Amino acid sequence: AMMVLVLAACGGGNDEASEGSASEGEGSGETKTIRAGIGLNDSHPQYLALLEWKKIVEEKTDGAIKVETYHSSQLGDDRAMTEALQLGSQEVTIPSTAPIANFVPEYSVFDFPFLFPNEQVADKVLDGEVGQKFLDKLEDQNLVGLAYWENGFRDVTNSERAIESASDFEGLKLRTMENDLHLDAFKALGANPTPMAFGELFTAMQQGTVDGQENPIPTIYLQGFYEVQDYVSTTHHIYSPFVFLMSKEFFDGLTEEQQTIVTEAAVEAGKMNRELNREAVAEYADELKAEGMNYNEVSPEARAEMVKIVQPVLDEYAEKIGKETVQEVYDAVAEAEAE
Ligand code: KDG
Repeated sequence: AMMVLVLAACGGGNDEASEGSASEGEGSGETKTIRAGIGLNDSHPQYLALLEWKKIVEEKTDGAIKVETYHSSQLGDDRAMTEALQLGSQEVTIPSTAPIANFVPEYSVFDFPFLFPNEQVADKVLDGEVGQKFLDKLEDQNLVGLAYWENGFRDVTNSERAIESASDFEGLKLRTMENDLHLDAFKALGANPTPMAFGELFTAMQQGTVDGQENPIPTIYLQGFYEVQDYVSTTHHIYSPFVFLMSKEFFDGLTEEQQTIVTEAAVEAGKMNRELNREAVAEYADELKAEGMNYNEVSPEARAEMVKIVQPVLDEYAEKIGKETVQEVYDAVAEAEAE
């Protein structure tokens, strides 16, 4: 009777699950709890897909794994949550690749401006051999990468002017993610960039600490950035992947069957994330206009000009990361494009 009481207390009263796994004689019948946190809010496709992942995992493990979800940086920003995974004090987070480069520098290659021409090519590269190779690099950092999800093509918003050509970046105080390549690329474009945690961004724009920021359209709309920003320009300068990360310590403690379940569920829910995101872009662009934002499409010529300006920065990072690694990614992009 004592045992039952203890289990009920630990498992949040999930008696059915405790009995179920106990009778299978696996994992001593204890319920494992996953705390999964993200920076975006609960209306974003990333969070809706995280709820889908939770549903699949809890169903398929018959409640032996329980998932608690947290949004809006409730557990910290991308970097802090990734560190918590390394320490084993949090189990799941889904950061952009940019902050991951602070742990595995090679990840910066996915944030090379204008690397991916469209989402389909990104899917092929990330879900293919090269993408897997990068996920494997996380193990040394006590992290397991289960799948790539999508943040999406990043566009610039600000309170000063429309970005129609590269020279419009001049002097703009732009918030960037915590990533040196982002910082250096925007410096090259003439902006005045400041790295900042996502959770502090809205207030920083509201108070004028920064003039602007860059994020995909779904984030700009769903986080209400139109309330504090006047211009949105479709620079599409970086395709930002998300990586579904799990604490290695926690992953290693799962049964093989559970490892398969959490991994397959991450791929499955990731499809939902990508679909919802892509459907949302056109609709939310219209919503931003309806909210009174000045919306401009950036021309291919202006983008080509930006490519030229950031190229020396990319060359420098290719040296740092390893030219072969970078070439491998470019080759995979070319191959996916040719298919
Ligand atoms: O949930 C993801 C966010 O924490 C973050 O990655 C969003 O793109 C982002 C940013 O600009 O910080």
